[in-house]
Amino acid sequence: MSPSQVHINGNNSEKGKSNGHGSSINIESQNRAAFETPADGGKLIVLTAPLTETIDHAGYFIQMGMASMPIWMEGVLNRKYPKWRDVEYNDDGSAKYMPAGTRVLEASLQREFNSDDIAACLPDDLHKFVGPNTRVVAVSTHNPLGVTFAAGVYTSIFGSSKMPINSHYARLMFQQIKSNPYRDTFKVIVGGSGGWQIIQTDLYDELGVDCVVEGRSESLDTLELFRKAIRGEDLPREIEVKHPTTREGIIFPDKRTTFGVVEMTTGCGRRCQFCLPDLNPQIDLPKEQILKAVRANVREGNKQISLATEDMFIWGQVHTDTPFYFPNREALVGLYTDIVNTPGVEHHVLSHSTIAPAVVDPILIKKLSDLLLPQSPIHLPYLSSHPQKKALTPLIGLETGSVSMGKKIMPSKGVPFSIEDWPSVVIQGLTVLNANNWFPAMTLIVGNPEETDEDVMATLDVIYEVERRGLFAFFIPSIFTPLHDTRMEMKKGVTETMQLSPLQWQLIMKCWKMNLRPVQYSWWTPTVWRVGAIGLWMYKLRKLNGPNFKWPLLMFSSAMSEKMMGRLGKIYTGKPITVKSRKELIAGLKPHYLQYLRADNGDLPEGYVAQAQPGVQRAPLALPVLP
Ligand code: B12
Ligand code: SF4
Repeated sequence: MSPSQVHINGNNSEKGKSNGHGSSINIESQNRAAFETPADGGKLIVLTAPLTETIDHAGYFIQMGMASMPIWMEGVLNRKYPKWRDVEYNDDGSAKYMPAGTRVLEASLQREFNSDDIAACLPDDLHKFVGPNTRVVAVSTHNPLGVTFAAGVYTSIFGSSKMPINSHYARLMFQQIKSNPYRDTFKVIVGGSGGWQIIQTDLYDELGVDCVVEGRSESLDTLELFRKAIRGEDLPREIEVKHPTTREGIIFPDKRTTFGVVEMTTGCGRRCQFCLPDLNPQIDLPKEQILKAVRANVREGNKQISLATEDMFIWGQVHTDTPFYFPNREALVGLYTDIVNTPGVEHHVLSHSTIAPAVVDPILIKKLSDLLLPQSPIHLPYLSSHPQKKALTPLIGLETGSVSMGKKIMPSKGVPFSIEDWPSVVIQGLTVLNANNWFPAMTLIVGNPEETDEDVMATLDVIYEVERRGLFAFFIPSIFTPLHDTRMEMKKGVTETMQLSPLQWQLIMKCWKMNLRPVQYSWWTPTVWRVGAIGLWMYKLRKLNGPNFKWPLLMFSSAMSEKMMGRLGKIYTGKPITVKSRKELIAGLKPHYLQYLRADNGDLPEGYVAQAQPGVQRAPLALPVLP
């Protein structure tokens, strides 16, 4: 069957307007439209990204859901968000907003090529811009095949590990490019944080991709690659290009981005073994540039901003005299004040952070809450004490509650605190965050290489401790994925849900049971949930996920009390852990770290006299008194 005969379920938009009901699309009809060659012969370079990675409807969670839900569940999303496909357009049919990576690529290319020769559009509009003049179709993608962590696992539970909704739409986009009548005259270059998935699965030919670029568009090597493509020369299948090492090397787009994403930092510094972004240089980006990009978003109609980072708390403390894990309170409060006070910014959403800074500087969390809560679009009525029930939900890695596993895969995750204290840092950090209406989404890795039952039980102990203390986080367990190029690239963990042990299943299902607490307040929800979960298990899931899934699923659906299941020996009910207080955690710090703690947070050791140093912005705020 030729690509032009392929029928793919998805969206078909006419003249740049969405039809809004996700009907079946016939690539052949798209091809006919494509024969109406763009009047100007098409753009030299056309940029695109999957529809599902471009939408900024309904907040972050919709895209995260699409990364995890299998395509057969698309109807659920359609019912909940009937307008999710309604994207906006510029007058010429190009996209009003695109993912930040696409926008940075566009700005990077504009250093060399004329703006009039470049267009950024949605996949359904490619025929408006691709013509005989086109030499490159450049694709930016975040997660095209769904083989990354926290995405594959959920579709695989439901039986279709290779086709999350996002992946379906990414494949649809590749088919649209592949079947374009001018395909022979342009090269397809793919980049973005999900490019490695194409390299790993070797789907170049199936997807019609000539070259995958690993790295940033700012690199001069990226520019050279585009020049080569324009000259019609052969491209390498895979190319690694360098990441800028200075603040000045990072380019900020002057256009609107999906979700108003503006880069805040690159790299991290905590050196977790499984982490990809940590391999990038640790850079905090200049405030003036960030604010300029925020204003560009507002100018083009965006009301929401989100600063992209691996850890928001390092901003303002990178390469200063103070270690980056002691946040620079004044700098952070100053930055966020200016963001939320930018005229036109109505909403602000946090991206990623770590948890130790909440223990290091609880007053910083309080100050940021005062500033950011009023502009958070997220409401959690059963959790938040804010008058309008607003909440902040940064993404934070918990990964494991096991100290011995922590030592292997993320020894510096909790610095300045020792990884030995990781469970206490998590509980104390979450206590500070919840008190300030931060209810983070916390990721966990299940099936780490060499993970033992003891490791899983230790993680369950932390989860049960969170429950006992009435704390709340959205726990998002995912199955270990050896990400390309990371320090754990060659390691092997669990690869299919069938391989999960009863304890690993229990951890996954316990997390989801706890996540549903805030929605189970009506009398009927738990019943519907119970019946639905058991029904789905009987119908499909028991065959897919094997016998180890049975009791965890019954626990999840509350078919029987957990105590009873524990007594029957069917599940592990956790044991209380000793949680150190903040004061005890501080007492265990290396002595020279004390100078970086803020006295106003209290809990400093007896006999330790803190001295403020007025006028020194980035320097220590408390000094130890030497004996
Ligand atoms: C903001 C963000 C989100 C947002 C918004 C995404 C969006 N569509 O805009 C939300 C919350 C929705 C999201 C969701 C997910 N995300 Co996310 N996200 C990020 C974050 C924090 C920033 C991304 C960003 O815009 N960066 C700024 C831009 C400029 O960087 P960039 O996209 O990498 O682009 C640069 C290069 O890649 C390159 N480039 C980009 N495109 C192209 C194209 C070409 C042709 C070339 C040559 C170069 C090039 O040049 C750009 C700069 O010069 C990153 C972490 C990070 N710091 O990057 C994680 C990150 C990308 N996300 C990640 C993950 C895992 C996910 C989810 C799967 C999580 C989940 N389980 O739900 C989903 C997937 C969503 C989907 N649609 O499938 C992982 C990616 C792992 C991977 N792919 O292997 C990251 C790295 C986080 C992490 N710490 O691991 N995410
Ligand atoms: S804390 Fe997060 S971003 Fe930093 S190295 Fe670890 S996993 Fe990566």
